Amino acid sequence: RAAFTPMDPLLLDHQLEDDERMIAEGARAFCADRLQPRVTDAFETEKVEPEIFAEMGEQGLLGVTIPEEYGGIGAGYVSYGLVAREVERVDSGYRSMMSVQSSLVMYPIHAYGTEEQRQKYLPKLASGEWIGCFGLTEPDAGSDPAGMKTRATKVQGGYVLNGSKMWISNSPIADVFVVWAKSDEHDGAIRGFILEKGTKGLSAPKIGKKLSLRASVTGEVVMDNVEVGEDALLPNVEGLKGPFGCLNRARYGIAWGVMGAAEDCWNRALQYGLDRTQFNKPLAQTQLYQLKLANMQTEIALGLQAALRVGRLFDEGKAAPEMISLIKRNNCGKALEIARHARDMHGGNGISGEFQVIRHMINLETVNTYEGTHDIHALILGRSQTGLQAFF
Ligand code: TGC
Ligand code: FAD
Repeated sequence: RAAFTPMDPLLLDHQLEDDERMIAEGARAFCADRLQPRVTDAFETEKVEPEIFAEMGEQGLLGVTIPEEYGGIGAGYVSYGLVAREVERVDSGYRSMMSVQSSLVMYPIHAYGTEEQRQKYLPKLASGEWIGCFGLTEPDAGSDPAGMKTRATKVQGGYVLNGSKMWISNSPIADVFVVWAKSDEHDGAIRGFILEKGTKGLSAPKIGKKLSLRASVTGEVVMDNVEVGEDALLPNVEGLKGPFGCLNRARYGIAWGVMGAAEDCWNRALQYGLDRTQFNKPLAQTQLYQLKLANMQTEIALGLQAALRVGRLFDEGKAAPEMISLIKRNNCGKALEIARHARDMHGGNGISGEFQVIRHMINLETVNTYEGTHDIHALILGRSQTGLQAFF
């Protein structure tokens, strides 16, 4: 009989390369030592902690896939996913801070920017000295970013941007803003621009009263006649494939990340069931409790295998966007379900922040919505099978 490892049922660990395992172990220790002790308070009090970026940068968690010459560690997409899993094991908000910086700010500057833009921005974003945000969503354009109203108008020596972005992670504390706008110079095509904090007409008010993802700050980006030079344009991409190229990476990371949150819920529910006695036996000795644990174990093992598979394909240049939709959608849905069960399995204690699981549950509501909602990814997959467009 071959050995069975219940907490790593399909031996994910054996499928990793040594350098990937080392990066994951380093990230795990960092998250346990530096992030876990502060998360309960940060979530309760909605505390913004910009210094976390510098701490993550020091650990090499920002821009994992960006080459070393620009401050990254030049690792592959499996390593990036493993980092997301470790950070989100603590909190989806912290993973959000990391993945926006890495996939939505550093990636487009590296992939679509000039050499000058790379040299200027990437090392400081990798170290966490500068914080980045990514503005695609608008008050009237969420699932349908093609409906954006933000405009870039060509003027002598540069552009003037007008419009507003909504629900933008990190924006109130950002130094660097990657924003997407329809450009009159390019026949209304969507183009990316890099804006800097302090530019006249640019502001980023915080969105208050958020009951989810409270450890990560979210805001608007308001552009009121923001004048920038020609060097603010990301020259090497045009159209929606620009922002979608970034989203592919962030969505892929989320598929790993939410499995980390789900694992934390699973581990906590297991321990709680072993520790708590009702009707003269541990909760973990009841059939219903074990059924829920078995479901968690199964969905997490399958979700991680799927994420690993897409990660390997990413590194081979074969990860199609639909594969990413499949794992982002399914892993988010399963993680949310697992967190809800873990909350229930903790009984009354499950609603206390001290037991952590309700925080994951509330956070995962956001993660199920951002980067393409659960249903939008179903429509992407539906279109791939039928060839029929069901969005409009
Ligand atoms: P559609 O006609 O499908 O495509 C337009 C152009 O884009 C190309 N494309 C892609 N390219 C690369 N990767 C992808 N995944 C791509 N998907 C589409 C496509 O080939 C086409 O190119 P071209 O050259 O032919 O013009 O576009 P559509 O307008 O019909 O869009 C359909 C839909 C609904 C799938 C899409 O708009 C969508 O995915 N909506 C969801 C929006 C979304 O995900 N927003 C995320 C905002 S950022 C965020 O949430 C960050 S949270 C981060 C955090 O805190 O962690
Ligand atoms: P809508 O598009 O209005 O959707 C509302 C509902 O309608 C959903 O259930 C959706 O599935 C459904 N729906 C929409 N269209 C269809 C259709 N055709 N058929 C069937 N159902 C449909 N955006 C950024 O650009 N950058 C960020 O950093 C960022 N960070 C975020 C952080 C947080 C905390 C949150 C909550 C959001 C963030 N977002 C960010 C925005 C996020 O990507 C959007 O909220 C998301 O894409 C959904 O858009 P919406 O909120 O406008 O919802």
